[in-house]
Amino acid sequence: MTTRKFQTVYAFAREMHPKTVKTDIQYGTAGFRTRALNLNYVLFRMGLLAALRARVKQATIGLMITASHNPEHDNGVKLVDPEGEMLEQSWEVLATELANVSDDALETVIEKIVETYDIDMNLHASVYIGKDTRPSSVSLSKAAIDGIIALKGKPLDFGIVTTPMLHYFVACRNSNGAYGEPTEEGYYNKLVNAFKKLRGTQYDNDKYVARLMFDGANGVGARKIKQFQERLGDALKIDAYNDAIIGSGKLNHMCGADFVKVSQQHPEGVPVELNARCVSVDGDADRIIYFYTDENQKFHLLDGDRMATLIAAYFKELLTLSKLNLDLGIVQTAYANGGSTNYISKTLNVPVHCVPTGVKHLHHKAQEFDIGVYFEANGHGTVIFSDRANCSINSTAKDDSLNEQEHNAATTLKNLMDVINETVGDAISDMLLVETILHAKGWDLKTWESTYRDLPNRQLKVVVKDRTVITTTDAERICVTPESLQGEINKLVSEYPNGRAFVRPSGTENVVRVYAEADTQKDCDILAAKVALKVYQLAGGVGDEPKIPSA
Ligand code: G16
Repeated sequence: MTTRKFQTVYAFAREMHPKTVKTDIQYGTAGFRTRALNLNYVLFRMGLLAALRARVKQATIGLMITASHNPEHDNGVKLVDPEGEMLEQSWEVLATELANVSDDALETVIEKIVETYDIDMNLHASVYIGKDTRPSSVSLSKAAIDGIIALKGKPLDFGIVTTPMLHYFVACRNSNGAYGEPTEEGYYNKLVNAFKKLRGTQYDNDKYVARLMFDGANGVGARKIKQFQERLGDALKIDAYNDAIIGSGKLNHMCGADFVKVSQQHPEGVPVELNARCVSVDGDADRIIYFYTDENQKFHLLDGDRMATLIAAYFKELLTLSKLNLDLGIVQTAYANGGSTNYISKTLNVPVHCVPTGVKHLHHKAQEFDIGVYFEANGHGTVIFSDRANCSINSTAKDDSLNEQEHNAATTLKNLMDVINETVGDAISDMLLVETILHAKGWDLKTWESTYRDLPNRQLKVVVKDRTVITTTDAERICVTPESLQGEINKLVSEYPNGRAFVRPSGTENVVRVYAEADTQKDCDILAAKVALKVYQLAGGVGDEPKIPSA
């Protein structure tokens, strides 16, 4: 360690990226997220941290600048660990400390990290950077690069990419190319080539039509889908909407996966075509939601729970056909619809687990299976494979001594692995996977939807003075503080058949989230509003009181 190096850091911090905000910021569900105006010093400091992390891991680290589903005026940053996974949780604590320390104490905290992890500051430190289409992402990426360079790291800026693309590049780089080529072209080619192999030469099949309508949320997904469309050709025709120019202010506005899921409405900017298969992705294209409007103008949503069940059921079939002995499991969160959890355990007979919100938690749990399917109801998820699964699928697909059925099923599994971006939820990869399964089964969205019934559900947001007063346990299903709140929720829930509700502080927005489900939409809307009112009353609500709809 040489203090001389840190003097450079210190000078940079004071002169170029001074700490401008007094209140503390937390590394939340998916990194730091707040108003873009307040993030310059945070990005500089995350550049510093990424350079340190790269030396500790002796691998390339990723730094993604995005606020994903949040409005355009917000921004954020998250770090990506060597295998393309989210930053290890013990380093989230360091990230929070580094972001909040005063300019004067910055050097001391860096020295402490260097000493604690015995970091050799002479080692190479490679950091991959990506950003979404927010106008603020340009200056924020400059701040991050300043941080990396201040600690003599080597930044490589991929420019505007989806979050899952950056995760993928990091994984490819650190696997020395075994996972794929760490370039945009390499990413498109791997996914599209595998998709085309699975699709074969017959693009339509029974009720499945090889065409869909795509809502790009006026974000990076709208740009990248054009690259996919060029390569997919007629194998899948994508009519893309919501690709407004950068800085239009329309990012995620009345469109995108979060809007469609939470409001249970068709997005603006996408024409309503009855029974057409539609998808919405979010601002950085790591989530996807399917939907359609039927001949009676009724809107239907097929969310992350639906994808988890469709994918797990298909993998189960292929495992049976290929006679591969691999264990399969599904991971969900408290937001998973009760209808889906019931279907998974009673009909699919697949083990299912519930963990706290945040793909980092789901990913971790899914690693306990040979094939782990994880999805949040909001459409964020993927499938991951253990080394054992990877080896046995690959060797079975090569084994010519097997009968045709076993061989074909193993080959399909092998190609599916290549369509999937295992590093993190990836909207476009998930879309190609779902399209493959619907095509194989000859299903339209109605057939897919008929597999089980969702319980009516509602999500609300409540603004409170300090959302950290809400704490939870049991994978966020039980509220611990304020003390009387859970008792009140229990009383309300008991009034509605099949009622369920929980509350939790968001890790990406300054709100408390309320979720409720019940037998009818009316009951569920009333239950959600009553729970929201209790949160408002007991947890320091600000602004207008939630209104209870009439019975
Ligand atoms: C992020 C996380 C997701 C999480 C979502 C909402 O998504 O990656 O795992 O479900 O935030 O989190 P919260 O309810 O804590 O605000 P995204 O798409 O915004 O990056």
